[in-house]
Amino acid sequence: MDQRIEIIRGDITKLHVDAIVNAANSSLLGGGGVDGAIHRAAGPQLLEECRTLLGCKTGEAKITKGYNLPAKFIIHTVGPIWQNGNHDEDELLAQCYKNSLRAAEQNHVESIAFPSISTGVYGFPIERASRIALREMNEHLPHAQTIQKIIAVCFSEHDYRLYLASAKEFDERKKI
Ligand code: AR6
Repeated sequence: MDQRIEIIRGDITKLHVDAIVNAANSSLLGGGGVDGAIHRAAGPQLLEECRTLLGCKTGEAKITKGYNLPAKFIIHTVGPIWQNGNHDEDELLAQCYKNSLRAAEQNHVESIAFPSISTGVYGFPIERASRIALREMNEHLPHAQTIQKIIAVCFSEHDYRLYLASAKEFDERKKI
């Protein structure tokens, strides 16, 4: 794993980073899970700005200000709803990471934190999602322009352990 990737357990709304990523839905008008937590912590001005964005397609990303959050920006991306794995879920999830990282670079972000996109309400199996997340972070960093730190934020101890196991697996595959 690239040394610039950190896996932590915690609440993404509390982090002092340049940008946090929101696992939103295509309306971009709020919801439950991490989306609800981000809107509550950022305050009502976030919803006002989101209304002007006219939604977001699955796999794409749109950026707003962070308002009352410690983070300067929020990058809203829409993960795929897990069906059975045969509906481009893997590719669409990878696109969420790629497009979020691209939006971050365009806004000169140096530090960015991701939640585990699609693995809550949207039902994407977390082990599989963690491999895709870590792969995309690792692939981005060698040609990063402004990003110096990527944090993968796990909300539960269970998710944290799974991410650590996927990171270890990633390192072991590299040794062969
Ligand atoms: N900090 C970090 N991670 C969190 C936090 C938090 N404060 N709260 C939850 N998580 P989910 P999805 C984790 O359901 O699956 C919303 O209603 C959570 O444990 O938030 O992409 C949207 O509006 C899980 O690991 O997002 C959409 O309708 C991860 O964040 C829909 O849910 C993602 O879970 C999107 O579903």
